[in-house]
Amino acid sequence: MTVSFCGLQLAHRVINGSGTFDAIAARSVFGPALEQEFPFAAYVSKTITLEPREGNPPPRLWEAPGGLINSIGLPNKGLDAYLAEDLPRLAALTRADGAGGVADRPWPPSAPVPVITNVMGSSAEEFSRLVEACAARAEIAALELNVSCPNVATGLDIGAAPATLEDVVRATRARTGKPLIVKLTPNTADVAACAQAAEAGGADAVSLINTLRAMALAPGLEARPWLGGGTGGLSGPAVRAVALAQVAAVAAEVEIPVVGMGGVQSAAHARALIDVGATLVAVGTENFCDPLAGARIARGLAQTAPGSQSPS
Ligand code: FUM
Repeated sequence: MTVSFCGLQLAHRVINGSGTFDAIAARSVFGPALEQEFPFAAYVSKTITLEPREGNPPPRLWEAPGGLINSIGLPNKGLDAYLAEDLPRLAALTRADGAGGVADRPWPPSAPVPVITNVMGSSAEEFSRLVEACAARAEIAALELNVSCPNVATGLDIGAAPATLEDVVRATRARTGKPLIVKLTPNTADVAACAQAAEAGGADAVSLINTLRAMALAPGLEARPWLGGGTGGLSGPAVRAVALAQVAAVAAEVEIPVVGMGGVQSAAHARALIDVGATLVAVGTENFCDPLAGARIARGLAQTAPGSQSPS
């Protein structure tokens, strides 16, 4: 049974969270086996910006109880190099053609899977330039707007301000007919208002939650932040209950589909997000523990009935 999402026919409901699964590196580690059972029904790229970025100074990671704090800072080679170098490799890897999925393929899934390119700008103008360039590429099936990165100076300026968010989404909407997914921040008092703003601006879907802003102190007596960026974003099991509440709140207030994520480690966790209204579920931090988590969770999900989630 396939899943319809923003006009794409996907083999199942499980995708990856942006920046948590490097498909090009995974292909070189796992070889062709990766393509025989690609773990995700669509592949979400890491965040791409207009210009190359080095990312935040190290240290960039801190293991917290039940989770991970990252202060990565969106390192990437920039739009032009992504389109010239990485996108062709991703498209070949997953054989995505932008036509939208694998409707005629039997489960379990195999390539091709659609590529969703995640982009981040610091203004409507920057987002629009990114979206327009991606709109011209047939290998890209959909776009995800990262308006929720807590690790860069302007990361939350757009995503946590509903009126600004609506304007930015409206501006990018005008530049593409491809599906637009808006990735929302949990670092706001009213996530449903942000989701409604994205919908009003013309988003085809919203995804949530991105990481929760968090901090760790360096071991020792000095009260000095451990992370080079000062603060970071918390993900993993520690945020699962927050994600469930926010996905439920958003799904109740918007008509567009919701991609739920946050601490998903098992099919039961994925089922819980679907039960509160998510159409798709993204696996993030768990990919670092188990690179085949997406396939495991998709397989388990196919065997679980609605309402059969375990306590978080
Ligand atoms: O690279 C990063 O710091 C990613 C952050 C995010 O969007 O959550």
